[in-house]
Amino acid sequence: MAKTKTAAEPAKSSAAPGYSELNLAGQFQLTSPKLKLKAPITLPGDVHTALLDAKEIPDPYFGQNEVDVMWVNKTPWTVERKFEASAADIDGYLTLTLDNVDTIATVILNGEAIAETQNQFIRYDIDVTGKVKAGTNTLRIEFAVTRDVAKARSDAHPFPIPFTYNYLSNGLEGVHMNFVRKAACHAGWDWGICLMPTGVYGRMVIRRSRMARQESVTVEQAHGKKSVELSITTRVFAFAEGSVELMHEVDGQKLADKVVVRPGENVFTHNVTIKNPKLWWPNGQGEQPLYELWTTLDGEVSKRKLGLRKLEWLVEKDEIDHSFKVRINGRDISMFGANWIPADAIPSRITPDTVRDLLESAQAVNMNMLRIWGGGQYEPDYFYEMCDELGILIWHDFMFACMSYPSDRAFLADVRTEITQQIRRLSHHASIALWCGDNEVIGSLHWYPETKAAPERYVANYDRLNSMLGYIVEDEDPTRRFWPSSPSLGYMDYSDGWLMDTRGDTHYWSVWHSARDFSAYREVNPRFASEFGFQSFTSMNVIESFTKPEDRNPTSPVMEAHQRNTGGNSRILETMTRYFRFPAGFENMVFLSQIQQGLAIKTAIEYWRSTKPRCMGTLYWQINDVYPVASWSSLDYGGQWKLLHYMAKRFYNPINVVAVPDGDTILLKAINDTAEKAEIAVEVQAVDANGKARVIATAKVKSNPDKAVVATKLKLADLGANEFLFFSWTAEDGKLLGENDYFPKAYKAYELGEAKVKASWSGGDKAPVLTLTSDKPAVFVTATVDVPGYFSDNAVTLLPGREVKLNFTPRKGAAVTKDALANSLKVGHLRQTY
Ligand code: BMA
Repeated sequence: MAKTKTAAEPAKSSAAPGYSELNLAGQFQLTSPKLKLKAPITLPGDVHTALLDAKEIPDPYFGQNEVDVMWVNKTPWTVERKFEASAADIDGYLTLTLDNVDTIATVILNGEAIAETQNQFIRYDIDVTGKVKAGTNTLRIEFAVTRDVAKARSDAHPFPIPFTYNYLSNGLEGVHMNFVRKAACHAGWDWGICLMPTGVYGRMVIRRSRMARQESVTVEQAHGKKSVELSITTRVFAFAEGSVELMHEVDGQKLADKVVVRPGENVFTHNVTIKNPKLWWPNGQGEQPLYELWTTLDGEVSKRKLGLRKLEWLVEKDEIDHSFKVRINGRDISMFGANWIPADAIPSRITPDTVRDLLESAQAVNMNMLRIWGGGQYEPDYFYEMCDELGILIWHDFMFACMSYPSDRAFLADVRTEITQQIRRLSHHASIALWCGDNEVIGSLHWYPETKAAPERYVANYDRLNSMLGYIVEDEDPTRRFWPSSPSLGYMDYSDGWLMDTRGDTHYWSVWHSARDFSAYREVNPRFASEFGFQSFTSMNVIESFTKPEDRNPTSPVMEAHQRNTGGNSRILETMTRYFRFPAGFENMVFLSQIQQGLAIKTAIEYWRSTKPRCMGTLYWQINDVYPVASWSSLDYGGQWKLLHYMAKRFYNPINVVAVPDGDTILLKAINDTAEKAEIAVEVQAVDANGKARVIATAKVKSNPDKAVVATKLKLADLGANEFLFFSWTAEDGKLLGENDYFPKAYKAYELGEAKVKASWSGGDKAPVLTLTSDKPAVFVTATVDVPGYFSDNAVTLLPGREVKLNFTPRKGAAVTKDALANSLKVGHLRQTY
């Protein structure tokens, strides 16, 4: 049926040929039936942004303003605009497409209610043929108060389904978010503000079609030795019977086809073979070549970019129990990454620039995977396009988290539409590696009094939803694995295997949530650690953005309001007393909290990588923040790198050497996560924290990507009381591959010298270089500047006579001058904190 020829003229229908769109985005009027308030609102956008712009509310992120603006989400809102349409605009079949309506709303066109929306994650395609007139039209959207609708549904439900405890911190009342399809974290979380935003995100267009419109284009890849077979499935919604021109173009090949459509959904599949394909690899393993696939249906054009890669997620019996790993193009690859939450609590601030900045910061620290967490949202198309481009694989949860959900038919039907649409929208992306049913919902079956009192009921309830999700993946995207939940031990295993580490994925929270010692990370040996984290305060310049000077105290009401994990600030401070001399002053305390956070996650990831190939993935909680807050993030709200993010670049170093204590011995293990074998030379020094260094070991190691190896062993007793290990490793050509250190005792036990660290700039504005030297050993030496950007390294250990050069890379296209850098440069280190 497929034939290669230039696009022929499509069969005539009464409607004007081709396809066109009338974009309805722009300025609307915001009103409320409950208030005398009128304000302009830009859509796509959200109500909080409009009220902020109209100075009707204070900045919700400042101080304790969250409480003062809570009325906004307890108010019904209406948005309305007039728009002009020409005769040509309406000459055909018309579809009003709204990508994301948040959330419960009535859509009214020229006074007629044309749709009821109730799912933020569903694209609504509303047939408005004959309802748009040439001339002036009025589009009006009336939003209900989502929390009230949720409550009513919960009250009406035949049995109680509790909502997550994460809603009850900071004196909030909580929202029955499990009864509405809206980002669960919109009602707050243990790192998130409760705004419950209202708005419309994504496209708002009237699509004019001659006879049919594109619904989706999905692509399955079948990899042969020297070719890839693409199976392109196009779903077309037709308003009438007839034939339309459907054409795909990829890799210089055109498949033009005249297809016959019948009213409703039509499905067409075309196959094309790409010979000698340029394969797509995750970050750090190769390039990310992308092939453009253009699809034209009667003049309606859509484009997708395809990365050709053979993706397998292996869950196989092995000598330990069952593996849990990713294989790309036949290569087993360790996943280095973190968990992603929505880029901002105010939806209008989630933009391509904001998202690219965060994703580039992930790529810059050797990450090759992010997990889109189940309490957030399915992200906009550009997010996945950027991940394809940057080589960032995606573990994609479906949007369910930490609580049970209804499983009545109406709910399941709505969710079926949601999941089906999302898979059809996203499955062509090379970056998407796995579909996961939810975040911690299996775990939550063991948390609530209600669920513990009637486990059979809640397990059955869970299974109805979860198994439906699995079937939809099987039907819609059979080449990708469906994983029931995170964490999970495997299919239909609803047991509470929280600390099981022989199969499946693991969430390890005992160090933060149960205040265990950092060494506890070495007591578990996960196959794939998909969550674990440690908090810190956000950086000083971010704290200054939401506090007055008098608020800058860890137990001030404002600092406690910007801590959403009950007892979190105390946990940070208490932990300091276990490892460090207590810091002098607020700024040093903030700095030390980030050193501590980095050390915790370093301890976990270095050890789990050293167990390779047992552990084949580590995704720490969390990479970003939704607003300025104390949290587990490695990037401040706004994207600035915290110390953890700098340390991530090191512990995710493809060729790494780490110290693993083993009784009275310290093992130095080499881990190679490149594609090639490597021969490295390791040099180990014992360094007196206040004085001299001495080389105590050297080793040559053949390091293969398949498993970690012991490079050398050291006796603890060989180290002096005030000595720590500093080790570095080079490639065969002598190139420095990395350096690391290890303190066998808590830092507070060492007499650190009062090092004088010197800093000098060189290189032009285009490539500024900061050189650091020190007269004594100095640890966690950190340079900060007030220019958006990052250094090639930071939180480094300086030894006398061993200078360190840091390149500075601007972020967000910031203009950099050496003077601006020099004027705002601050250099701190551990000894300075007390
Ligand atoms: C896990 C995550 C999140 C939470 C984090 C920190 O539960 O799934 O729900 O924010 O721990 O508590």
